[in-house]
Amino acid sequence: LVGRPLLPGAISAAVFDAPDGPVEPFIIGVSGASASGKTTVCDNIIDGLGDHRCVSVSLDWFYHGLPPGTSPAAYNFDHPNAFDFAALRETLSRMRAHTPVEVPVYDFATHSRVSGRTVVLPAADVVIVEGILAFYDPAIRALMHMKVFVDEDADVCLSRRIRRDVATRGRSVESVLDQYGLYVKPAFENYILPTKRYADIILPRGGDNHVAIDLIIKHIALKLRQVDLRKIHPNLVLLGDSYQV
Ligand code: UZR
Ligand code: MG
Repeated sequence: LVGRPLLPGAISAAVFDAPDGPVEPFIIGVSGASASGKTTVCDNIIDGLGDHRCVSVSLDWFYHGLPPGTSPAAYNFDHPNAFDFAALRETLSRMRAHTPVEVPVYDFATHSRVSGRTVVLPAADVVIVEGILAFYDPAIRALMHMKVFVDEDADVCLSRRIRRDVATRGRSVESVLDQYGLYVKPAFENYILPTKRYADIILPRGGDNHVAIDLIIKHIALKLRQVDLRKIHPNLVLLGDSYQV
């Protein structure tokens, strides 16, 4: 089985497990400002991957939650300390081994984990990790085969955020605007924007960018096919869309 000739010295972009071991899922990170369209981009990628087994994991589920006795207006939910990165690392390492995982359920109305309730995520071939600080933790970043940063204008994010938080997260317009000036905007500049440098793909216009989303879907589908080929031919060398046994 011989594909197109390999470029000398080229390096495979995706790092998978040894051919004789189980093939780990393809892990994609999607980051960007709050309300930049991350969730929509993820939904579109999952739709496009059709019958591949995909699971998305939101960083929002891994909020520590509001500390007892603290007012929501006085707590910074956009700071890295607000997230339980250790729990997300643990979740992803189980998913790499194709183990079904239990994840917490977070309630934005009460700013806390719903006690006694979890959701079980099935084993998957594609895992999408999505959140404002998805690229913040170096160990989590290192697990990702592809990183996408959704790049949307701040005014679009803010207007979308007002609509969303009032309609679905139980907020008033006033409280959204207060939080935005006090925490959301500074945290974007200090913690989120600096992680854009880790992205492989910078995606303007979020969920509306059908061309870029289609390219991402095609790339992932190709990588999954390569893994299928490699299961049949253990000596397969994978570079781009060419292959050689
Ligand atoms: P996305 N957030 C809350 O408003 N309340 C919470 O209990 C937990 C999070 C907000 C958080 C952040 N900020 O900007 C946003 N504030 O959720 C991240 N203030 O969610 O990535 O879906 O926009
Ligand atoms: Mg979201």
